[in-house]
Amino acid sequence: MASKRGALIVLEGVDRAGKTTQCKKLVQALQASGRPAEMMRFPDRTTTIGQLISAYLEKKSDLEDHTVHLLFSANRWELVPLMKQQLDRGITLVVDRYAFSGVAFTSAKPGFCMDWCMKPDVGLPKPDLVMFLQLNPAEAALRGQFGSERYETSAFQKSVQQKFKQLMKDPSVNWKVIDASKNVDDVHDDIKHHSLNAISAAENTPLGELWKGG
Ligand code: ADP
Ligand code: FDM
Ligand code: MG
Repeated sequence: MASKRGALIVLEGVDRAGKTTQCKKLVQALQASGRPAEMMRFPDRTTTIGQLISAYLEKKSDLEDHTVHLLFSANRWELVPLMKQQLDRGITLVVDRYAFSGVAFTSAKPGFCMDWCMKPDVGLPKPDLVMFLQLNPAEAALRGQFGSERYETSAFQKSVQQKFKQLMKDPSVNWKVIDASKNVDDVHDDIKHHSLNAISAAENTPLGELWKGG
């Protein structure tokens, strides 16, 4: 009999909401309690495709908007065999951004509809849990200035936030909204609580396919 699979857990949210901080803390807490867990992040800038994306984000290169959207998606697909292998081995994956960022960021650009943006990611491993770290722009601003990467402006981020709101209406995805304005430890407690539930539930359910079948 196969052993129990790991859960696919995704953190999404606005810039400076605490995604990276919380992914690291969650992985540490899971490992410390004897649950195998690994962190992943998208874009994964270490692959050949990831390096193209990284140069684009750092404004060292320009790419046509459809092209870069498809590269972000390809960067997820190239990691799918590894993700499935780890989940099958019982490792829980904690992922910093996923296809939801892909859709929210590209569809915030003029001339892109959400439907087109979702298509390349249809059929990706479906997260067992997606936590959206909610933080208003005024509080995000207290955590520091925007960086110098592409997309790091308040007007664009506002538009991205609206797109995430739309995506969160989809009942086929297990969304939980997290109040990211609390201190790091309190946010972590909320995230851990939802994650432990998702890990238990995933043990008895096969991995799903994202945005497939309505
Ligand atoms: P993200 O990955 O969502 O952009 P980070 O985890 O990099 O966010 O955090 C952005 C900044 O805010 C960092 O300087 C981090 O130390 C700080 N930070 C993260 N979580 C909190 C929190 N709950 N309260 C205050 N500051 C935080
Ligand atoms: N981003 C991220 C996209 O535009 N599409 C995607 O599919 C993904 C995963 O890349 F501006 C954007 C979102 C953000 C940038 O920044 C990645 P971080 O700081 O590495 O999360
Ligand atoms: Mg981050």
